[in-house]
Amino acid sequence: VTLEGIEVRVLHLPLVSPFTTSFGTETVREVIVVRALTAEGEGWGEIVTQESPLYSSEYTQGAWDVALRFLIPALLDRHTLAPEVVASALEPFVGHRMAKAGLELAVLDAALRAENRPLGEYLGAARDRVPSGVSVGIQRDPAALVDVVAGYLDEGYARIKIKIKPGRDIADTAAVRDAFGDIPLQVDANSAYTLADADTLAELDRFDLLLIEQPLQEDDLVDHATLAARLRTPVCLDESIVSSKAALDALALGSASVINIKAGRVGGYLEAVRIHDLCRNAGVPVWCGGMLETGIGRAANAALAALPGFTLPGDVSASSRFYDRDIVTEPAVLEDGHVRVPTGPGLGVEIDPVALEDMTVACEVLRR
Ligand code: OSB
Ligand code: MG
Repeated sequence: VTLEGIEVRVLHLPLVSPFTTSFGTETVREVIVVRALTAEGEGWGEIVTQESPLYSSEYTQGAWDVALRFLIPALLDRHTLAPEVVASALEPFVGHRMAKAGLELAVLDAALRAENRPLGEYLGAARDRVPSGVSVGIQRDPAALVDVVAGYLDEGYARIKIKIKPGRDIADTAAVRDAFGDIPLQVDANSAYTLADADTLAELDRFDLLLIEQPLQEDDLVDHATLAARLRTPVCLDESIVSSKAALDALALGSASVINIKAGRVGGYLEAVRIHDLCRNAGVPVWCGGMLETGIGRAANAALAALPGFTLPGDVSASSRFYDRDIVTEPAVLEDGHVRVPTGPGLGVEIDPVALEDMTVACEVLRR
């Protein structure tokens, strides 16, 4: 595409209920929406950072600064820009993968819309809908957790993931197992443990979980391998897998037997596909993670999750799981436990300009 400018906005989307993980509680989703302005038309992307650097080192104001100061000017320096070269144009800048991913998605969406080509087809989607899992935050107590999970099961979600942290692990998991029996169930620790907690984590083995996600720190690949050898529950990595290189290293070390793929965390949907491909070649199951995406990222995640190696249900839930009001005209809905892969050009969703404006708290445009 011929890039003419890039607009970035900080949005505040109220959450339908607070979302609590081992690293904190969110009541409003603060996120950056990107609009690529090209001679061929516009394209949309989303930078999935959160307000504070608690899940990873990235955070919204940091992404905002690096995007406006370095990344967007580097892209605007190129007159024509294929989506496949965005990552290499941004490669000199270390890190900031979520910021890079959001910019790449906006350029990719613009290019695909101009070609009248759906994102799913471009990425290699093999299905027209994907099974929908839901990520359930830490609740007041295990009884409250059981009530919340019951609601999601009634809605038809195909898999439940509960967040855990030290002191809120065994009893919470036991409560959900006892209440609902043999449902597809997994847990996510968001790095809240150390190897010294291995005995506690081994107690989870009796619950026949699909997996335990990211028990240890982001850079603990060797400790994850040590832990994985002690657990019957499969270890899945989220935070640690920041690139296809990290995925290769983790598999070589035996740090994980399942990988959660999030396009933001790895620097974009194209790198996400590369991780999918290498895991598929290695016979390692992957699933699509989520970052409380708006309708933009949610549409892209549905397309990614439709690739053939995504053999476990992802955190690709209905928009209503997080939001009463989304910024797209047709937010993702749950149908028979599945979310549909959009079929329109590019992301296959249209922005609701009124909702976008209502939730915008900051806006900047850089032009060539
Ligand atoms: O660890 O998967 C995670 C949300 C924010 C940051 C990290 C994580 C999550 C989730 C939510 O679990 C997944 C979703 O968007 O549904
Ligand atoms: Mg996770």
